[in-house]
Amino acid sequence: MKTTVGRFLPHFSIVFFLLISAIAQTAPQPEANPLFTYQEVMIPVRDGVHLQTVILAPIDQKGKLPILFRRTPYGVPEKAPTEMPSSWKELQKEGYIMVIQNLRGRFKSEGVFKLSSQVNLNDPKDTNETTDAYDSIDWLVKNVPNNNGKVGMYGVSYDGLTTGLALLHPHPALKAMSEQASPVDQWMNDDDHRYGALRESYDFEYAVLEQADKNKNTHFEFETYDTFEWYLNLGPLSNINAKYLHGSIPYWNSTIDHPNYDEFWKKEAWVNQLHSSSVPNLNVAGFWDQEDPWGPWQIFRHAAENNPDHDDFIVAGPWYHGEWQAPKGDAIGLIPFGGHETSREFREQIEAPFFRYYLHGEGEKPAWQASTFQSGSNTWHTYTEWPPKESKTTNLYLHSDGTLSFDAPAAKSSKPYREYVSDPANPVPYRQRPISPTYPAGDWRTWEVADQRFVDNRPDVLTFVSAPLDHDLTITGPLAADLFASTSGTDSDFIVKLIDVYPQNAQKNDWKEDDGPKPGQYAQSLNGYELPIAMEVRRGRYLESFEKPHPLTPNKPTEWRVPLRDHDHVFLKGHRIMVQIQSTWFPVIDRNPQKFVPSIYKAAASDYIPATQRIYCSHDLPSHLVLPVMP
Ligand code: PG9
Repeated sequence: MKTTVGRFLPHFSIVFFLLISAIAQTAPQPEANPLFTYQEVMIPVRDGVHLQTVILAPIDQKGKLPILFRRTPYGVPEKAPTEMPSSWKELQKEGYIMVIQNLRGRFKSEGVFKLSSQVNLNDPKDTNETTDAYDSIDWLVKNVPNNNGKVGMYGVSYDGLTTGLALLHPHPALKAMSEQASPVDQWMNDDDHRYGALRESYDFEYAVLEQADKNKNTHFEFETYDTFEWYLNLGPLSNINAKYLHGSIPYWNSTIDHPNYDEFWKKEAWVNQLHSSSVPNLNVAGFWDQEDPWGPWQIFRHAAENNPDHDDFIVAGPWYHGEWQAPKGDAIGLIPFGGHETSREFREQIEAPFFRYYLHGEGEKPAWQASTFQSGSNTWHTYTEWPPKESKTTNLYLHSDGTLSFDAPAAKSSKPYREYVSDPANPVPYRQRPISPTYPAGDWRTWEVADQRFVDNRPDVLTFVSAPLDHDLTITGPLAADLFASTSGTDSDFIVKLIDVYPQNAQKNDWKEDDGPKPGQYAQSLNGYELPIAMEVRRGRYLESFEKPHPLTPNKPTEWRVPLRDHDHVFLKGHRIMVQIQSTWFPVIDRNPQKFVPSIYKAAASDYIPATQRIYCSHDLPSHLVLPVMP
């Protein structure tokens, strides 16, 4: 009896709760006033396809306004907002007609969605994101009432990509753009690969999200909450199609059909067609962007090299993917930004003035080329060139006693290397387990700032650490690692992490038992926190050539250059610098079998073998990091 009542009660309370909410929902609510007029149109493009487009004009529009245009695969608003979206607040002080369009083949937009950046500028019949942007802008300036003939494009990630792609053949009315976190070459870096190493969990889950159903975003249903377990039990990658997708997701099929940097991926690398551009562009990048940290820097550099007189800027901050569009941006994970609301500050002081200048003809254009919110010091900086001239390339050496220092190993050091065994059957998790599915966004967003103590003392992770710094050390510009390493296998990965180790007393530890249940707070203190500043993987088969993989010679030390992207960070006095090296980073990176096979996507379970990895730290083979140190 007791049991029955016990079981019944929760059900009763749910029913009661639903009843109350239903009454609340049916009770007449005062209608909030929309802030924009709403119009949905189907814009025709050159091949007769119509694209679902929403036009939101400020309800109190007086006079002509510029258009801000965003092209997305994720869906358009179903009605006009009644509250100003936080990411529009600063922009809307000047007033813009906001236009949002679904890409071809997504939701009500006609045609086929290709999940592709391919643009063939030489084929007049080709339709792609560049031609769709061109045709839509042409239609908008001719048909949207009271527009001033000037269009800006902007957007984060896929919407950043469609913004960037408009640069390849811009419509004359496109007067300014802000590409934010756009990928540019999905084999080389960003969402899908890192120098050819597959971002397994991301590539797979994203392809399903976008291509399983035209009318919605689909989340793959994992049988286990901890996806680490799921991917490990999956075994070889060929099982994804054999057991689950059965060839139904075109982007996944393209990924596994093109393991190397072949014509398919070279065509996807759209930035290489960006020879000249006249559209002023504000590129935006996050230093801890877990998806597209690299593309914006490539677009910025490419445009600057090909047309130095072009208005081409970059803004970067300590942000996760798109955090600069969050209401405040006062922290990432546990790391606070010293009282700054960096996202709001970016929009107020950089993004809004940028569009104001080019689209409203008011104010001034930026007097800098790069602007960053520097982590560590928590301060905004501007640079007239990037990397700043003052930064000096400085080597930080790994020593076989596990230390790090700016002194190279002596001619006769005790041991020339450190070693560990990497076993694909027991890979190093890329973040603390359980690893929840990538989408809908959960702890995935901030995993790149996770405390790396969770892998300390694993026998397959090597750690090198410096003495506490006696002064602040500022690194501004591109970083890299230069390893001398060997494997007993014929293929292998090395992952390098540059880490800022906080002092043991960095933060007052004020959690008390009486404070009530705050699970995890004690464990998540910043005291002794190991904050990753830069992390990257290189895959041995592509050391010689990206196009044609080569086996490694077992046990032969080889030089591994690992680019670690652009950063602006201060290691504060009293902090220590740490480097961790490992050979698996699972499941964000697929496991290297460690035995050379023609394609890892066709490897058999028996191809995955343990290997002994050595990192050389000798006078002749001095593994080191290359840091851009500011005076
Ligand atoms: N990172 C996502 C993406 C961009 C472009 C291509 C594929 C994926 C996104 O967040 O939109």
